[in-house]
Amino acid sequence: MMAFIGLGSNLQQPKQQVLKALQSLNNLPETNLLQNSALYQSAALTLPDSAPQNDYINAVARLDTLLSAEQLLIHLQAIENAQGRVRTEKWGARTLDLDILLYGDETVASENLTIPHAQLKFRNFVIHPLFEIAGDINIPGLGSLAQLAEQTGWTGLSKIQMD
Ligand code: A4P
Ligand code: MG
Repeated sequence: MMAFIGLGSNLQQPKQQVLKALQSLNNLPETNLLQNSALYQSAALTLPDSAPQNDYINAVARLDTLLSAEQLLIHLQAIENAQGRVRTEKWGARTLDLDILLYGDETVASENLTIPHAQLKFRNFVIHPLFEIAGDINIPGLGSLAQLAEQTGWTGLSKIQMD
């Protein structure tokens, strides 16, 4: 199955956190990392009344995997934990966040999984990196990613040039 993972970090050398996580994704059982977007810097989206946070580094990865979506989630949480993720408040600062954005063209609505990711359509730091590596896909319930990307601004978001 083709799956897209959103990566995000805004603590403890975020770029290194994201690069390390990409390696860990490639090392998952029955899984290959096929492609990853550039890294993007993005202003933290926080809940109202929460303390200001550092900018995030975000990226999107394309996996080919034989894992089920539930199995994949368990592995992603293990990678988050291995990289020092501490869960305090919702949308709090974090060393690493790994979200399943898409799992083929499946729609999942269970207690611990919502796919496509519930916030995808509101987040330019997901849409633009996803569009960079998967320009021609359709998203269940949302339609053409190209159209969504065209309608989505770049406020607070910039692509990082790596050398
Ligand atoms: N869960 C449900 N669906 C999914 C899915 N598709 N992928 C459940 C992964 N997990 C999913 O997640 C809480 C629960 O969501 C999991 O146990 C899983 O069963 P969490 O990562 O432990 O908690 P959280 O991060 O506090 O909440 P949530 O809702 O995952 O937050 P988000 O949506 O991940 O947002 N600003 C910028 N600029 N860049 C960012 O990357 N990220 C966040 C976190 C906030 N602000 C940001 C960024
Ligand atoms: Mg999350």
